[in-house]
Amino acid sequence: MDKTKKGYKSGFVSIIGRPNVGKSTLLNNVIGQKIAIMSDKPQTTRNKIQGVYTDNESQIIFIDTPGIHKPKHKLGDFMMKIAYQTLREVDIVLFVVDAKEGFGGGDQYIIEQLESVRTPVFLVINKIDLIHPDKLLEFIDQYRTKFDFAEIVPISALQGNNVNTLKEQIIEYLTEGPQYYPADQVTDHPERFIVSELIREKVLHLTREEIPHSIAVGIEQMKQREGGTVYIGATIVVERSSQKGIIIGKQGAMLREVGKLARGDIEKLLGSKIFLELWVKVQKDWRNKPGFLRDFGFSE
Ligand code: GDP
Ligand code: MG
Ligand code: K
Repeated sequence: MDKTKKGYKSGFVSIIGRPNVGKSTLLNNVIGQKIAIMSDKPQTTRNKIQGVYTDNESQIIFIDTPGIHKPKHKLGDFMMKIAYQTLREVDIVLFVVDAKEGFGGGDQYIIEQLESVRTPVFLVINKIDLIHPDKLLEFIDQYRTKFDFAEIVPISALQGNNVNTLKEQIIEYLTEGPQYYPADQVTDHPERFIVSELIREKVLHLTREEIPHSIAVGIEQMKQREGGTVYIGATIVVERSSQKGIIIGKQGAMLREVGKLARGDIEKLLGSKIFLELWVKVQKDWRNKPGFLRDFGFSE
């Protein structure tokens, strides 16, 4: 790692926006690897996840903040705190919006929070693949009146359209700085956390509407066995026994499917064969128990 290269630029970028606008998809596209989990359910990303983009001239450290929204419970409070703290500490804020949705109350709330932040804010209009170009101009006009954005960049995070331009514009705004992370490191999250997020993603994906995002996944054990296989034991925590029933499924069919899909992704992540054992546990009202949040890595 060359920490002193002359002219090397680096900095921190926070990605914010309403749930489901495509923040994780954007991050994954820029980094070119699946680090932040993606789902069509809101608020799947609860922790601060860093993705690191590195080339010969620059390094961008992305922070995928939890969706900003009005907090409803303790976990919500925690998410908000992280979000605002992050906004002040970064060099650029990417405010991602959904081109299909238009300006909404949630955006107004976010913009109000941004007023007190000095950091340059880029308006990133995502999902342009879903709209007609004429609509895009209308959209830009609508947002331009609400806030003094440093840049306005339309993209499709899913298809990769204009993502490179966005990257170049970010680099323009960065100042000289060290290469904080080695070139081959894309995230500073412990593998355990990513593993738990991959399992959570499969549960949310397979159970669709029945299971709200009020589940957590704790990794009880993760260790390499003789022969190279990694043993992982994980507990899926739900709030009601009816949810436990859904996740286990008929004769365990659902849980087996979750395990099968998660195993595929985890093996890709770790580059080795894994043996995955899953349990489901009911823990009432876990989101309001500070001790529990700490156990699962949600605390500061
Ligand atoms: P987040 O909650 O803001 O992190 O949003 P996600 O990255 O999880 O994306 C939410 C949903 O929008 C997923 O189903 C994505 O596949 C989809 N999505 C994200 N970006 C795009 C895009 O550019 N075009 C389209 N059509 N869908 C997208
Ligand atoms: Mg996300
Ligand atoms: K999501």
